[in-house]
Amino acid sequence: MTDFKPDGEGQGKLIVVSNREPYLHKRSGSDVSVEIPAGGLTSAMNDVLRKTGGTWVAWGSGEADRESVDSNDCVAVPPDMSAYTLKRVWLSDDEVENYYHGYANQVLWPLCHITLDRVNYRQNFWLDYTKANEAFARAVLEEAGEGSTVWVHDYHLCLVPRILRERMPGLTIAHFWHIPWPDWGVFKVCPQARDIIEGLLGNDLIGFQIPLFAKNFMDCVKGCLDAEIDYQSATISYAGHTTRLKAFPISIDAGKFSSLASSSRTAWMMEAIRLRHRLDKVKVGIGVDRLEYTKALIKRLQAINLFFERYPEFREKFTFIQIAVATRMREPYISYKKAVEELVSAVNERYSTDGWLPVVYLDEKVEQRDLVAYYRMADMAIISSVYDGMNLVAKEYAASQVDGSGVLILSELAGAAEGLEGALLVNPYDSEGFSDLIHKALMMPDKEKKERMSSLREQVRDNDISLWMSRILHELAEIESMKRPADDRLCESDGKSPGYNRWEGYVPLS
Ligand code: ADQ
Repeated sequence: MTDFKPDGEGQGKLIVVSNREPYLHKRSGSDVSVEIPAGGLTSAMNDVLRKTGGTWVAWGSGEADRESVDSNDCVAVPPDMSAYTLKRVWLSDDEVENYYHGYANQVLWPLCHITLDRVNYRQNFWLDYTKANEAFARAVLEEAGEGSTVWVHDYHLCLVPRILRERMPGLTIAHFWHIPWPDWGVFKVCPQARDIIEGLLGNDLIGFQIPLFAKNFMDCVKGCLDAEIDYQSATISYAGHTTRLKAFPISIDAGKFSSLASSSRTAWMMEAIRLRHRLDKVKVGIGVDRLEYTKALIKRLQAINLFFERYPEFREKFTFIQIAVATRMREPYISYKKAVEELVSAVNERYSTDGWLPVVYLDEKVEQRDLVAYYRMADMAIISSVYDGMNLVAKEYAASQVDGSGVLILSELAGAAEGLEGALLVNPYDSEGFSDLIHKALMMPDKEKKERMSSLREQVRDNDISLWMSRILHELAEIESMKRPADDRLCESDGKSPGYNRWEGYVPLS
């Protein structure tokens, strides 16, 4: 791997921007401890920045965050090796309510997931969304130089690219959109559709999970702006700037899940779980989700209820374990949590017998090293999203299936359905069809199960998170190189110039 020489002047520096931070400082008694939030994305971006150096700009949401930064709001991370800088953005309580819980979570999130009856728009949401985006952009500009590369994440920060483009035109700016992008018939519901799209067109590159979302985005641009759109090359020229669109399906660290799942600790843990929940005589299904209405936990539980009604011979022979972690404890999530819990109780009341529960509900965040034990021991995993950018649980399940005999039931409305041949695809709106598919998974011959799972594991292994990262960095390097004067580019064609694809050494192309 190439040695990296971080450039303290900001020239050529990588700056990542996201709402969530990779390290939180927490108070524990009189001490301050550091917490690493769970999530594939933070750990993948963290790995890159550890190698390249640079800066991560994010909202300082930990209770001891303020006392842990210097006068520029920066702290060196990871705490044990100081490889890059975390720069924190401070948001007032009103901004957190209106920008984050308001505009991001009650307007853009439901809109992009086409759950229009959940869209709740207030003018204050938008005012604070613009203020917060301005604060993030200011923080980036304090750190950047003209040749820096900025990588923005997700729907919280749509206005940042345009602000940066106007104030520092030489930046290379990319955005990864983690959630779906709906078609124009849906997106025009957004009162600020035009501002959001104009904001995003400040980017040089917008990455989507699947090609359909890039196409939907182009249709939205066509619907609200007078821009030049080339559907063939997926480029948009607007206000003197060109933006490329491309699909980069996100993935997981497949090797890590596979090796965790193969460990003796996992074997021990599987035994412990079977004992604790009395699962020794039953087939097991698993669901792992944030408590999130788009993941359609209620539809899934209704299908399980119907499955036990229509296939009574499976009572006392199948238990479904739902692990659910609450992440946004505001309405409508509080009511959703209650509805999920009531449904679990109703199914259990209806069917449970002495010593057997149809549904085991675990309302907690489970550490990854324990999660793999649930994944490995489960005869099936169920993902029922009504819409999903990708869905990493599908890939985590396949990577952890080291015995290779589990079945993946996957919503055809999740981005993951496009790249996972071998899954049983389900329409979560079709309850009978859903319950039949659970039956099919339980009745599937071993040979078919193994073939399907082997194919799934191969696809996840061959398209893991390092490939995702490499593809994006490669695209960025190409964009950067096009921006440099032709003379510079010529001398790079000998393949010796260190400037060409300067990211390539940091993330191996698997
Ligand atoms: P999410 O919707 O949050 O993010 P998803 O792909 O569903 O992401 O993955 C959830 C992650 O949280 C997984 O890594 C899973 O293991 C973990 N998790 C869930 N419940 C957990 C629990 N109870 N305990 C511990 N860990 C738990 C968005 C988009 C997705 C897209 C991702 C990445 O909505 O479509 O796949 O970003 O781009």
